[in-house]
Amino acid sequence: MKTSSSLFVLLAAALAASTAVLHAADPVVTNVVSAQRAGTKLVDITFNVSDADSNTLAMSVEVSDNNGTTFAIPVTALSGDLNVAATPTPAAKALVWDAAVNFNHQFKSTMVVRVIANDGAQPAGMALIPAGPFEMGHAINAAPVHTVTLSAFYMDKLEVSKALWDGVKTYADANGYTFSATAGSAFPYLGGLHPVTANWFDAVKWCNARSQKEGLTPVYYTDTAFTTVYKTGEFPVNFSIQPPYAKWSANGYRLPTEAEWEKAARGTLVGKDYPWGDTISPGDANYTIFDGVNYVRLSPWVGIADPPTTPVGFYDGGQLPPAGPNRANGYGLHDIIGNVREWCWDLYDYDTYYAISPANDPRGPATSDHRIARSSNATTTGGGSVWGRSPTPPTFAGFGFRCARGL
Ligand SMILES: [Ca+2]
Ligand SMILES: [Ca+2]
Repeated sequence: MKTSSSLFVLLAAALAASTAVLHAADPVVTNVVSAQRAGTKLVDITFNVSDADSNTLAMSVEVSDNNGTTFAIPVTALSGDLNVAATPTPAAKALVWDAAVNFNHQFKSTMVVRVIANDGAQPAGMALIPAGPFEMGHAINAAPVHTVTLSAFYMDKLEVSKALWDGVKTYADANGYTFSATAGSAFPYLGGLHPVTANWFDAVKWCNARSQKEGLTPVYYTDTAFTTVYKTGEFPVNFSIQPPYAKWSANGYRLPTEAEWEKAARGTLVGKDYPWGDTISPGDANYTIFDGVNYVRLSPWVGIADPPTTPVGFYDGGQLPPAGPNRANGYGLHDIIGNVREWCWDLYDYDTYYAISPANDPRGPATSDHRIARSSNATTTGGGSVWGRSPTPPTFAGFGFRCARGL
């Protein structure tokens, strides 16, 4: 974890001081000012923060009551700019500490507040999706819209490519994993840059292999005690509690939950259909339009094969032909719209779950014969959306995926 902190002495009035250790790409916090809000037990904390490589920063606060000798006061009641999409130039941010929760009825003239910006040890190729709430769903087509609060997690910026798949599969083949014959199919152009497709079971097993290859703890097991890593075979699909079982505390790769996928897909926008706004046109993503006469795509591989994918991350501003915008979303994720659909962990309960799902870290209903896929694919007319849901039997082999990881 790379962090930068800044100290502030909280007395009767607001004072400011700062210390910042500057490394190549560490975040920098300056100009910390804090004061008790008149007539309340709230403490307003303002500061400037920057990060040379523009990471998403998880902000936290530590409080000392002994002039900074120790920072032992708990700070659980914190709100405001907890997650900052940092820029290289300092931006003004603010947090509010509700001292009534953590330090009620106490007065000291030796308080010190420390603001910490953490840009994480972000795994290569993954984006940090910060903790916090978002509005999930669509008022008509994925109802009801409901507030979901997620723990922070990492998400692959790209769909899993053929090259990434093959590297892990070589390890998997040598370490007791088996996959179905259809797993890892991909459009063969450009040396493995196209996304793979696989059925849900193969995608899950591959996540475990990717974890073990990198020395991480696998997430998926064949037993509820989490003793046997899921490496081989498939399970009956029915309306009973069924393997594999997910060890959510493990640090390995896994499929995102449906809520994680949607939060990551929205990319900090609220109430939009696409990661960049409310409209889509050819050049934004690999999907199909109906021009009134024909179904049309503008992928460079139209006519070579159908449905042709584009290389993962193709819509990065450098795509030819035609040139187009950089459609990385607010978290740096590509191909949220189009190219291949993407498996999620969750079972699907025929559209009643959104009304009853837990507010925090929902992981889907307990039983079903379908799993959820998200995103859209090259043949989706109109492009799909960030809220669209594709319930599908897990044995279907035509979807791709990208991985998530817990922190
Ligand atoms: Ca950084
Ligand atoms: Ca996709």
